[in-house]
Amino acid sequence: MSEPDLLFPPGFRWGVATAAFQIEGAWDADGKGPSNWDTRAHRPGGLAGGATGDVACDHYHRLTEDLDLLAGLGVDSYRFSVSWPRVQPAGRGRWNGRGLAFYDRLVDGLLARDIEPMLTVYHWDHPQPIEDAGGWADRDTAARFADYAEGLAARFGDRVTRWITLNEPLSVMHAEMTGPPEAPVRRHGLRVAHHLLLGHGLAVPRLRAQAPHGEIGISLNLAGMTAAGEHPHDVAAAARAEVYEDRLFLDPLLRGEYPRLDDRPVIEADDADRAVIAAPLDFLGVNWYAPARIAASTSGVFGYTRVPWPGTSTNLLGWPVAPELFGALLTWLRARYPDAPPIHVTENGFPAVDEPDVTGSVQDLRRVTYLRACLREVSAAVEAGSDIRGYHVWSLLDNLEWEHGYRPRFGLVHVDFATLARTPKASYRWYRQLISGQPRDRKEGSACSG
Ligand code: GBH
Repeated sequence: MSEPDLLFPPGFRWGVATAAFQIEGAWDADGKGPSNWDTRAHRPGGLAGGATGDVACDHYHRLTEDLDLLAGLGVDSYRFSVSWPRVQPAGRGRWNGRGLAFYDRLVDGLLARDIEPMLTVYHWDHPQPIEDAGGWADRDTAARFADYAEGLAARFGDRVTRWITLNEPLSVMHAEMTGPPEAPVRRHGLRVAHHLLLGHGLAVPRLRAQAPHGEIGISLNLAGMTAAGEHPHDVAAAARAEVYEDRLFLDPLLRGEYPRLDDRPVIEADDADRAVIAAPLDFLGVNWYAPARIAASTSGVFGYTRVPWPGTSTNLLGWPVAPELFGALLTWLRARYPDAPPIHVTENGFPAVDEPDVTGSVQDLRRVTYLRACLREVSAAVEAGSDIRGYHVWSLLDNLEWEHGYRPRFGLVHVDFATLARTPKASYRWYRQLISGQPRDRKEGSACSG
């Protein structure tokens, strides 16, 4: 059945997203070096349930099957990431030809199926030698990252439609501040944030030079902050949360300066760095999962904490299920950054423990309900004037949910991690139908059915 409230303008891009560490497996195949996440997974007590990325979805060896799942969905765009240690194991210097060849097969396989490649340069896995040198706490990592990005653009720039420098620098900063449970907490959060942004800014002109026809952006995880009450402490806490999360990357990227508290920028940076970071972008990637309700707290590093939303359920990962607040975030974004580039929703998804029923089908109806409600918000925002050009579901496949291991499933396609069998879920069929019912002038630019 077509969904009249979910009709988008012709040319709107429909897609799904994944990330290398979460699906590829083949962790030491064909010359790949270990990543920071391999090292973390291989430590005792590393990831929940003893999970590793050694095999994951074995996407590396099942590429054709997964490309065909994409084609079967009818998506216009596929967002994937490149594993840095697969293509440049030491994080500098020598390139690994066999690793690069895998991404050639991926990109060419997408183009052969009429799907636009959206390439994330960095989705959290970096070569272990980079980690050993201090990771993002070390300013030199920004330069290493820009070299790496340029190398990818030299290789794939002729074929990749959209480039995303970084995925969710805020999540990288938070991981640095909380640390894996067995490691001492490192408090370099804001320094890490600045180096990530610097790496991004250094990469942008080099991507442009090598990939002149590609669009360049960055993906930020945004929430939208609501104060827990009217008490001034909570109102101030919500403002701090906005500064230390939603505005921490948006302001330097789009306005050339870090947000201020008590009349001081939360990160002191010189003019040269700020100019590098504010390099013009072709699009802004927005990852959205849940809004945040904020109260004052002395336990949080920045004086605030998330509190439960009364009367709102939570999902498997404890995040509030409030799709109706996606619209509030999009409205805030448009009001606060009127000169922002066009938006692509680069992730939106719902975690659950999906298992096949006795007939073998996976009825993930809560996911369908959630995604549909989120898309209604996107549609309303477009109607209201937001320039939103595309939408990607997280994720194509159930995969390795980082420290949470394999239990939370986000896929439109179920993966049995014992057999690696793929089974499209109800949400896959729903999304396919939604896409196929959209006005079609987006492929070949002809045959507009009006
Ligand atoms: C993304 O991160 C990642 O890009 C992706 O790799 C990952 O698999 C996917 O999303 C699913 O997790 O408890 O209310 O405070 C998600 C980033 C940031 C989303 C924190 C939820 C907090 C919810 N997350 N956010 S709450």
